[in-house]
Amino acid sequence: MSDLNTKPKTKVRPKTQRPHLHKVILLNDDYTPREFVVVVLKAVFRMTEDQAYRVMMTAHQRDACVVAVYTKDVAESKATQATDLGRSNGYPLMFTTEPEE
Ligand code: TYC
Repeated sequence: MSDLNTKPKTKVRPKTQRPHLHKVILLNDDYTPREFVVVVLKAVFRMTEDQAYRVMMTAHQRDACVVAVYTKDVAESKATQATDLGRSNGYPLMFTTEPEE
């Protein structure tokens, strides 16, 4: 009898966790050539020429543009990779990340 009665009365419900997503943000500057920004966006973020051009122009006109949203690790790694591409070519091109609300 006591053997049959050992089940917990409360059910354990595993929480389905959504990964916390982070935005990658492209910042405008006065020195990096537009064409170079487009090349980096295509290479690192797998954008088409059209998508890359639009994102670059948005950053150019509004000072910043959200490029994409990823898990924290991927967002940080892509932002670093893209910023490093600028730096190794002598440009101050800058990508940052921030958590999505
Ligand atoms: N403002 C730069 C120029 O006029 C081009 C540029 C656009 C640089 C977007 C950075 O995120 C950027 N050459």
